[in-house]
Amino acid sequence: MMTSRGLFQNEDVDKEVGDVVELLNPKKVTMLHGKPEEYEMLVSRLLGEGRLIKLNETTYPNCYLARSNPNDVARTEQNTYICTDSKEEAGPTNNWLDRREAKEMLFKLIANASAGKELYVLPYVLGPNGSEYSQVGIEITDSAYVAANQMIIALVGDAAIERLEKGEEHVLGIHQTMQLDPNKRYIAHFPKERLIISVNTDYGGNALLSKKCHALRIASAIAKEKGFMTEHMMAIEVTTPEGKSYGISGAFPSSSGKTNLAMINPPEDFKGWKVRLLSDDIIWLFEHGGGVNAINPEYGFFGVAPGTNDKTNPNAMRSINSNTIFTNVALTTEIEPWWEGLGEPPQGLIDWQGRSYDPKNGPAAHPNSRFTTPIRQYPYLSDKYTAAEGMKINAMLFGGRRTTLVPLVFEAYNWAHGVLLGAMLRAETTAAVVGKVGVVRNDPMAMRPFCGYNMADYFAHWLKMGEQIRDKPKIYMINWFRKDENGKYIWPGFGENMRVLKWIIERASGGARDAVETPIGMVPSIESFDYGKVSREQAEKLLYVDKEGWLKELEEVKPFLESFGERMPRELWGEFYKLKERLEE
Ligand code: GTP
Ligand code: SPV
Ligand code: MN
Repeated sequence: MMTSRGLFQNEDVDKEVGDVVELLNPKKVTMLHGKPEEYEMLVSRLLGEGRLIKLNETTYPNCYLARSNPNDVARTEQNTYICTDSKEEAGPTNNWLDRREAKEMLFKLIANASAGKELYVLPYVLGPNGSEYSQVGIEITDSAYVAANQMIIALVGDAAIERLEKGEEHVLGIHQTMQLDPNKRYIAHFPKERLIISVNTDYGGNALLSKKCHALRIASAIAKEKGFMTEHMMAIEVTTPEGKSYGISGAFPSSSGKTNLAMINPPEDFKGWKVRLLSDDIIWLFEHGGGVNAINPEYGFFGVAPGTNDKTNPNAMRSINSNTIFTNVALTTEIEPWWEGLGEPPQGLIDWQGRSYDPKNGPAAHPNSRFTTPIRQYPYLSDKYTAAEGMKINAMLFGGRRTTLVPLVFEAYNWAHGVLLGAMLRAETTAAVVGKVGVVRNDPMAMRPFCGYNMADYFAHWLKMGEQIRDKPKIYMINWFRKDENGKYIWPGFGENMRVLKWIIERASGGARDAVETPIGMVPSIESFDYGKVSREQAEKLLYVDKEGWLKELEEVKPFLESFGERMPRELWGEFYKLKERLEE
C-alpha cells in the first residue's frame, strides 16, 4: 500500500486528504500544482487511452475532442442529493439523504474504487485570488478528463495550496468514475461537512465539482450563513456611448441563453456601445458600498456548442478555436469540431458517438455537447473580472424558455415583487439535464437544481438581502423564446437582445424610456421601444400582457409555492395575492 501522507504540510489537510486517498487505494497519487506541463501530461495520457482525439492543429491549435459514455452526457438530477439531518432542510425541490447514513453508504461504495488507478489531487481557488469572497476547494478524482477540465475552469494549484497550508476553510470533493453505472450514480452534497461525493459519472456538472456542486450547491449554504448570495447568473458590464457603465446580471435555466447574453455582440446601429463579460454561468454577490457587487468564481467556460456560430455568437467562435476541450461534438474529415447550427452537415461527418453521421440516429453533435475554454481567451473580458471587490450590479434579469405568455421584457415594481417573479419562474426543460426536453417546470431563479438547502429559506434570504442593500438593483423578467403558430421564434434574439438591454438600462438609470403600468409590472410602450427587425405587429405581440393567461399561470404556480408549506415567507404570499388582485381588476 502506497503512502498517503505528506501531500500537504498542514497536518489537518494532510490527514483529511490522506484518509480519503487511503480509502480509495490508488496505485499512485499526483498532486496538481497548476503547471502547463501537468495539463500536457493529462492530455497525453488521455490521447494514449483514446479518450481524447487531437483536432486539426492548424485551425484548432491545442484542441481536443472527448466522447462520453452515451449514458453520461448531461447532469442527472434524479441522482443529485442534499445530505442533511432532516428532509426539511433540503426542501421539496431536492432529493434528500440522511447525512450520516449517506456518508456511511458512500464511503463503503468508494472503498478501493481507485485500485490500480492513478488519483489526482486538485487544490483550487474560486474567484479572484485575494478577494475576501474567493473560496478554496480540493477535488480528488481518478479521471484525467475531469482533472484536465478542472485545470481550465478553476484556478488549480499553488495559489490554493498556499491558502490550504494556512488552514483556510475549504470544500472537499471526491469524484470516482467507477463503472459509470447510472443505477449507482450519486452526486451527494454535505453542506455541513463542506463535502461532495460524486460517483459513477464523468460528465460536466456531475463531475467537475468546483462548478455546480461547490460554487452553487455548497456555496449557497455558506452564503446563507454568511450573508451573501450565490446565483446561476451571467453578468456583463454595458457601457453606453456617453461612457456610463451598468452591471447587468441574468438568471436563466440551463441551456437558456446565459453564455450567449454574456458574449453579446451589439448590432451595427449600436455605435459606441461596449459590452464586457464578467461571468457566463455563476456569480457570487455581496453588499458593497450600499449596493450589490458580483464576482465570478470561475476561470473558464463550460458552454453549450450547438447553436453557436459566427452570426449568433462571433465572440464565442473567436474564443473556442484554441486550447479547448470539446465534449460530444461531431468530427469532420478535416478533423475539426462540428455541431448543429454551423450549416449543412459536411460530407463524411462522424457523429458524437464516433459513428458515420446518419440523421436517423439523431443530431450529429449531442444537444448538450460543450466546449471547455479558459476565460482569459475571451476578447472582451471586463477588467472587473480580476477585481477583489467585483462589479456593481444595477439590474437583474430572470428568464427562461417560454413559448407563450411571458412578454419579451417587463420590470418588477420593487424588490419583493421581483423576488416573487423569480420564485415563480417557469421554463421549458433542455438537454442540459437528462429527462424530457421542452416540458414547462418551476425553476425559481434558475436555481432549482443548484440550491443546497430549502428553497423557501432561499427566498427568505433574497428578501433579507434586499433589506441590507440600500441601492437595490431593479429586477426584470425577460423571454427570448416566444414562438409563432408555425413554431418559429418571433424574436431574433442574440445580438438583437441588446435592444432589450438598452431599454433596461434607461429604466434602471431613471432615464426617460416610456413604460406602461400593467398588472404584472412595467412593460415598454410600443412607441418608445426599439424593436429592430421585427414588425410592429410582432413587437406588440411580444409585449402584450395576457391577463387571463397570467391568472392561469398563477393557478398553476400556486401548488408549487404551497409545497414549501409554512416555511414559505409570508411576504411572498402577500406579493402573490397583490399580483392576483391586479390581474382580476
Ligand atoms: P448553461 O451553460 O447550461 O447554464 O446554459 P446557458 O444559459 O449559458 O445557455 P447558452 O447561452 O449556452 O444557450 C443555450 C442554447 O440557447 C444555445 O443553443 C443557444 O444558441 C441558444 N440561445 C441562446 N440565446 C438565444 C437567443 O437569444 N435566442 C434563441 N432563439 N436562442 C438562443
Ligand atoms: C448547466 O447545466 O447549467 C451547466 C452545465 O452550466 S453543467 O456544468 O453540466 O451543469
Ligand atoms: Mn449553467
